[in-house]
Amino acid sequence: MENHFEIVEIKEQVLADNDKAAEENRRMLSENGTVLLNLMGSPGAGKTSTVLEIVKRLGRKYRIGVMEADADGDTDAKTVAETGTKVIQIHTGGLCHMDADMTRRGLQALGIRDLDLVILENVGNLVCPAEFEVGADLRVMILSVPEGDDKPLKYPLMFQISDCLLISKTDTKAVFDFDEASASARALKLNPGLSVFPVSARTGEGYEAFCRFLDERLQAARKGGSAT
Ligand SMILES: Nc1nc2c(ncn2[C@@H]2O[C@H](COP(=O)(O)OP(=O)(O)OP(=O)(O)O)[C@@H](O)[C@H]2O)c(=O)[nH]1
Ligand SMILES: [Mg+2]
Ligand SMILES: [Zn+2]
Repeated sequence: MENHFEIVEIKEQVLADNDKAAEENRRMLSENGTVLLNLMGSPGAGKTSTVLEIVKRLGRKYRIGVMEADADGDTDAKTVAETGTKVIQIHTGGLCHMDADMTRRGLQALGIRDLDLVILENVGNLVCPAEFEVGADLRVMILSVPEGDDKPLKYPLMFQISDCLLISKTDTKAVFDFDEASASARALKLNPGLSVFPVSARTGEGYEAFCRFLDERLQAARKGGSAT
C-alpha cells in the first residue's frame, strides 16, 4: 500500500540551516579581522591546557579571547581568567556540541571588536562537534594518548574535518599502549592535508611548533587573506 504521509528529513535541514548561520559568523569575523579557532576533543583530552599554552606563547603578540563551552560549570573559564585573558563561559544546558547560532551568541557576549583570535573550546565530544560548523577559520582537534591510537577508525569525521591534529599527553606514552605512528597514519589516511603535532602540556614539548603554525595562519589572515 502506498504511504500517505510525508517523511521529513530533519537532520539534513538542521545541518543546512546551521551551515548558513556558520557562513554568517564567518562573514562577521572576517569583516572584523578576527580568526576563530574551533578547539575540539574528548572530555579531558587537554583542550584547556592547550588554550593556556597558546595564550602563554601568542598572548603578547595577538589579542586573544576565549569562549569556554560546557554543559555546566565554570572551572575552565576560571582557569583561563587567571591568565588575564578575556574569557566567557557558555553553558549549553546539557547539549553536547556548539552550533553556529550558539557560537554567534557567544561571540556577541564576548565582544570581538578588539580581538585578533577567538578560541572556542567546544564541548568535550568527538562526535557532533564535527558535524556542526561554527564558522571557524581553523579546526583543531586533540587526541590524547590515553584515549588510544584507534580513534581515527571510530570517529573518522572529526579527523576528516580538522585542519590540525594535536596528539596530546605524549609524556604518558610509556604507560599507555599508544602507537603514535599508527595514530598519525590512520588520521592522515582519512585527511592527507592534516597538520599533526605531538604535544605535552606537562613538558611543553611540541607547543612551540604548533604555535608557530598558528602564528603563520594568523599573519596570513592579517594580510587580508583567509586563515585557511
Ligand atoms: N600528563 C599530562 N597530563 C595532561 C596533559 N595535558 C592535560 N593534562 C591533564 O589532563 C586533565 C585534563 O586536561 P584539560 O586541559 O582540563 O582537558 P580538557 O580537554 O579541557 O577537559 P574538559 O574541558 O573537561 O573536557 C588535567 O588533569 C590536566 O592536568 C599532558 O600533556 N600531560
Ligand atoms: Mg576544558
Ligand atoms: Zn551534540
